[in-house]
Amino acid sequence: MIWDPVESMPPAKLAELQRRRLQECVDRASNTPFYRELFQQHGLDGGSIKTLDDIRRFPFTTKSNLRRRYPLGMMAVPRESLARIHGSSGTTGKPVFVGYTQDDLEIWAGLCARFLYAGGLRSHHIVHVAFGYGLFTGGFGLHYGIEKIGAAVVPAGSGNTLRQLMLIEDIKPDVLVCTPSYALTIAAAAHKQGFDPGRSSLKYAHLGGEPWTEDMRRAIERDLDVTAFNNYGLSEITGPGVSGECGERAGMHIQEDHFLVECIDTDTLEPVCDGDPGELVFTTLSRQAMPLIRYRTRDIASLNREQCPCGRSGVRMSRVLGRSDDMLVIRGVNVFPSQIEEALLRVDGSATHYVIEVDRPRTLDEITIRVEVQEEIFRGGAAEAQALRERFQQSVYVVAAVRARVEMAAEGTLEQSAGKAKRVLDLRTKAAEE
Ligand code: DLL
Repeated sequence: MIWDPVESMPPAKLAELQRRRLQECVDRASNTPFYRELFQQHGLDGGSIKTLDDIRRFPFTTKSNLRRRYPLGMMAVPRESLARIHGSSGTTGKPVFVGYTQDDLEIWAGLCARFLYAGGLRSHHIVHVAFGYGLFTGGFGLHYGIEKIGAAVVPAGSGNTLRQLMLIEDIKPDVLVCTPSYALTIAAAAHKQGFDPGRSSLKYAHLGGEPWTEDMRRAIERDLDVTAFNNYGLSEITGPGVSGECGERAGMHIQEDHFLVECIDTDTLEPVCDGDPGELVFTTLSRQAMPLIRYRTRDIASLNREQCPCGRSGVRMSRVLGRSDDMLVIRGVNVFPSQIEEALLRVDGSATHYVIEVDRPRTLDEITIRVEVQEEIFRGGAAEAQALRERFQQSVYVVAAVRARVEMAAEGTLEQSAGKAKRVLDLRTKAAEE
């Protein structure tokens, strides 16, 4: 069943709609000094778009382009036209802000409604939202999509798992919305409390915001007795609602009437063949407040253009297989190794070598940082070493907004490679590959 007939638009009609919207989007983007200058340099404007392939004549936009225009330099509309501002975590501790007009918000709610409906949500359902409500796009984005369908929302927010369980047991929602790792945490807590999955009111879970695996899907489905659906998005492009699974659960349909997708080889920057992994690049076709042209997501996935039995025509993307840069998503927070480095170096006594280890021993990501410290630290006694360790942990929390365990090692004892330093050991990806 399809929420919006546009979702099954024949490919030729869809391409024509995209081409027209792309022209308009380029013109709208020219309202920002950033794009105006860029387009002038390359002699481009909306008229340069004759066919969809002409998008490849345009330069890419990167996160650092956005960061340099902090706070609202990428807005293509006057301040008075903004209806909401969200943000994503960034490397400098300052977020990248994303603006929406009232029309943008309306479209966004519709996009979330589409994938929620594809995954079973109906107007008579009650939905428990355990995403954070705040600058993060997860809570509010899904919230308005649910309301658009006419279902009831329990805006539980994130954290306090036992309270979440109480709400689930007492209100008996039909649908759970959160990150996959938090669904596992709720499932594990439920199990511990003797919760009987057979008596769960939950039927569906809509999970996204971070990478997860089929193993995780199976565990969540088993422990909560739900059918779990994957959905994908990123704040810069709009938030959740960029793509989501249908009942087939064989890839996430990209909402192509609003987002033009390319999948590129990160070395040659040329398109990869369908089915091959590459970096996803999105152009926002309808956004007014913050149009983005060829935004490099750094997310690696593959595209599948085969017709889906569900009838939707939107190309399907695979799960996110990894990131082309070194950004780590830890418990939903974006963390760059460069932030960790900065945090460690802020503390007197640190040497320059460190290794970041990320693992998911149970349901939540854990981060351990091994850092080399100057020899004399160890001569100062246990209390001094402990105080230094705490200073490192605090600094990491201030700069990167994650709680990490810091272990200190004597200078020269951490393994070093002759070529590029291998700073990050992500044991989660290893487990996912096995
Ligand atoms: O996480 C938006 C969102 C919220 C999507 C809730 C779905 C549900 P950001 O905080 O900007 O926005 O983080 C975006 O998270 O570039 C991916 O690396 C990762 N990500 C998001 N969804 C998925 C997913 C939101 N389903 C970054 N699978 C993206 C894998 C995902 N990774």
